[in-house]
Amino acid sequence: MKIALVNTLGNNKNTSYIHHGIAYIIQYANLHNEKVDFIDLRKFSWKEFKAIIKCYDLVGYSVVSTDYYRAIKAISINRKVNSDVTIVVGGIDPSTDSDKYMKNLDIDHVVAGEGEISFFKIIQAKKENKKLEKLILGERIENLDELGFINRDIFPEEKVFPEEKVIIDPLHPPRRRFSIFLSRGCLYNCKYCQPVSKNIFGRKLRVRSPEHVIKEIVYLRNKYGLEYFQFLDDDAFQSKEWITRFISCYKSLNFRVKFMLHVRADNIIKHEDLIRELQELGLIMVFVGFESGSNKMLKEFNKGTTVEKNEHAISILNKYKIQTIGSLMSGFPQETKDDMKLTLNFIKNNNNVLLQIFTYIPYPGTMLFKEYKEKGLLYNIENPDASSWKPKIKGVNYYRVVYLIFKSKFKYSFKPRLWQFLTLISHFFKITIFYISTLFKKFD
Ligand code: B12
Ligand code: SF4
Repeated sequence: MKIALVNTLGNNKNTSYIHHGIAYIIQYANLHNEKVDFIDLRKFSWKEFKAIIKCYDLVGYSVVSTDYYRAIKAISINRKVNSDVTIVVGGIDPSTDSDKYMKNLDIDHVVAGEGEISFFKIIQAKKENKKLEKLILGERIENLDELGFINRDIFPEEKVFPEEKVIIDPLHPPRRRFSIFLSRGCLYNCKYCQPVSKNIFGRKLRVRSPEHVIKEIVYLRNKYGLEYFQFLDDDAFQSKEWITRFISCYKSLNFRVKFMLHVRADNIIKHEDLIRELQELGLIMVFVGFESGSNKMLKEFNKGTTVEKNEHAISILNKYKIQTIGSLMSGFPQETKDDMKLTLNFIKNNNNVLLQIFTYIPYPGTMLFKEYKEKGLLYNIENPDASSWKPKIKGVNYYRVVYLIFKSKFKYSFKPRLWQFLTLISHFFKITIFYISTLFKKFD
């Protein structure tokens, strides 16, 4: 029986991040002597995909909300070229918005939640000709160490970004970044994000043992010559006890490499001691989700931080000469022109931080999505579009949002390049066309 998992990734064409979710499902199947191929949709034209997918008996599709239509197109092609194939969908979007997949007749199973055990059970059922329900609730693996290490050979493209190269070592940048997950679950309640991850990964935090993580670092060093790694977890300091144990185990390693973490601003402040110890061990970069320069907006998000806390966290990272990278969002109906100005000021005031502003996208299943949907404010409920210019919520001035994103770029290149101006103008044009088209819809 031939089995494949498909990454339906559409945008982020040049991303060098690997798909840990798919890698772990393949890893679990491999541990149980099942071979599963990996297909990255970005690498094939539709014609090529059609030819490749034909020979598979069981295919799983991993879908995030912005890739919904692309995934549905791939699934429809798959069904047309092979009517006997078993088609499974899983990942963030099928887990949070299962109904739309349940209605799709091309799909045999919708997995809501973690996929390792469920996908393996689907393989077994197909082999034994057993019937399973269409909706399958993903079973969770309590002890993450049991999963072992994912197979990096599936993703040769995992590499460092240009800006990382400069920070890490401009003269001898490492060729690859190895991203590693420590845990599953997030204990916080940001309204633009939760309860999605709580529904998939549960309300409690599961963490790999520090020893297992260290073994993976050593394995990556021995097998691939690891010179730099990144813990991809939403907040590496969620468990102080864990990170303290990790530090003490890591100290006994006989090599040092540079690494990067994601940590919340409030946890950086709470655990300055850990930042200092980690810096001594090679921590060179910390990613922080700052989200806004306005305290009013941070409160709206239930972020649990303030602008003052964010700036305090930056000052701690500066003190230890650790590069801060961060992200901000704009495009909320509650956000005024003054809030946007505050976000721009935050960028200006923290000019040694690598900051990027994104247009806010309301994702299904989140608290804010629910709120805007109930108020009838969403333009497109099924498929949140990732394009920065595309209006998503009524009452948001998207001209202002794209202008803010454009202005924030001045920080890095004071002389805006011609292509930046042209992009801004084309975005303004596309927004105008979008608004005009909605007027016509009103009169339909
Ligand atoms: C690393 C990461 C990225 C990387 C890699 C993306 C990837 N596809 O893995 C990059 C930088 C490319 C990226 C980009 C984007 N990302 Co991102 N990303 C993450 C992050 C931080 C980790 C993902 C991860 O590896 N999780 C750990 C693994 C183990 O979990 P998993 O992938 O969900 O897989 C498990 C289950 O979902 C399930 N499963 C998954 N696939 C399948 C398939 C089958 C068949 C089955 C049965 C089960 C199954 O089983 C897996 C193992 O248990 C998450 C946040 C998070 N903590 O999950 C956000 C997250 C997935 N990203 C998000 C978003 C919004 C984006 C972007 C749209 C941002 C943008 N505006 O461009 C793009 C979209 C890119 C894309 N099309 O994938 C959102 C998705 C929200 C949503 N409703 O879709 C998340 C949840 C962040 C958030 N809290 O809002 N992202
Ligand atoms: S934004 Fe980050 S900290 Fe907040 S709930 Fe989501 S994953 Fe957790």
